Amino acid sequence: MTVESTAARTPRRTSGGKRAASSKAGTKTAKTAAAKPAKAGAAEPELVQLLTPEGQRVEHPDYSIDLSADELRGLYKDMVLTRQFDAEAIALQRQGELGLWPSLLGQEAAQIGSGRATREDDYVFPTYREHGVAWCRGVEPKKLLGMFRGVNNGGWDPNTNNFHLYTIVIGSQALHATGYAMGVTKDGADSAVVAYFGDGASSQGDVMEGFNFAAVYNAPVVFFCQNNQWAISESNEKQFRVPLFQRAQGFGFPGVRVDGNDVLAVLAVTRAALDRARRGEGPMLIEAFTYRMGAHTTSDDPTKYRRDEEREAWEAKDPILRLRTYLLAEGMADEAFFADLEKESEDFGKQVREAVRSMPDPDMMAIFENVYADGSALVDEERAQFAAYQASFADAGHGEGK
Ligand SMILES: Cc1ncc(C[n+]2csc(CCOP(=O)(O)OP(=O)(O)O)c2C)c(N)n1
Ligand SMILES: [Mg+2]
Repeated sequence: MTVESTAARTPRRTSGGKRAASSKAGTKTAKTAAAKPAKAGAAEPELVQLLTPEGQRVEHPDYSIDLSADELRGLYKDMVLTRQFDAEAIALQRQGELGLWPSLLGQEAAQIGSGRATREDDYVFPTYREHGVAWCRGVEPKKLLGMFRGVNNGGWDPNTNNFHLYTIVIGSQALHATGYAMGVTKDGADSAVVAYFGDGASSQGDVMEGFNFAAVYNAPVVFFCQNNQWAISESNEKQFRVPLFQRAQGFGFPGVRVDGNDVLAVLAVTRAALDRARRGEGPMLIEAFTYRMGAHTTSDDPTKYRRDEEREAWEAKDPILRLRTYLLAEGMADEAFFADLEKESEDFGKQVREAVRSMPDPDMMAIFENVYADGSALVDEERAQFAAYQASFADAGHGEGK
């Protein structure tokens, strides 16, 4: 596969070239994309990039961004703390404290860039890997961990941070997001919706149905695909023949590929897509070209299906390193800033570990409480069966207090 990406070679332009203005990011981008369908084995299309893997700031004709030093340091900090959180979660799973963990390692820029582009009143529909987006939305990290520890029946109240529950059923959230976005239009609101999904999910019917409904109803939804090159052990090559972002053209809305390891480019492109949706110009597909540096989940061993060289090639495009290089080169951050952040990161890691270890076990009967608003005979029966099953341990002398 052509992982020797495009990121290092072609910093300047997306497929839309000069013709797709960021404020009207759209139709023209898609038209150009459709005019040159990629053949299997052909060179990868160009992507939007504003910060090269070497940490050099470059301009793009269609997407621009102007951030203060403070904002840039903020993005850096978000990515560092998110990576720390992820590393702690993997370690906690290895220690038996979590049942499972899907790592976001390598995808920090895709998630922080897009998450920071959202407005408070926007609504986000994640997969199960969007820990960085959850961070940007203000979801308490321990709630994510509680879900993977199996102690909070799914996590959090989606309406507190406009961040829907993690969705394990691949691609289904594309439909939820589209339906929600159609509702936003009916309400006459000017907020937008983001549906996150992966390269693998792009093969699900739900995602394509979501695309079509969104197009026909001109719904204010941004489809944000993190193409991390793998769907568990299936590479891009085994999944599709046409670059993902080009698929949007078939549904009648624009698509763009962005360097998913470039937080500035992701922020700029997602902002443009959200603005466009808010203006009533309909959906857009963003393909964030990135890489899953770790295993699919802690249950997976990627050495069984991919080569070390591939991972090493992507290490050179690390999203955090390139921003660090840029901040240092521009004098926007000094060693004291990085040392302070390291300390903050360590403290945060400690808090995460303590929070997980001190989580109380849930009441075993609570699982039956939130199934139906008005109850159900079947659930009542199951509750009774389970209560009897638990009581049987006490009868056998293995119950609590024995
Ligand atoms: C409907 C459905 N089919 C299959 C699965 C099993 N499954 C879990 S993750 C996954 C791969 C998803 O890959 P991708 O969409 O690229 O997301 P990534 O894990 O790479 O972030 C599959 C097939 C599932 N959870 N749901
Ligand atoms: Mg994937």
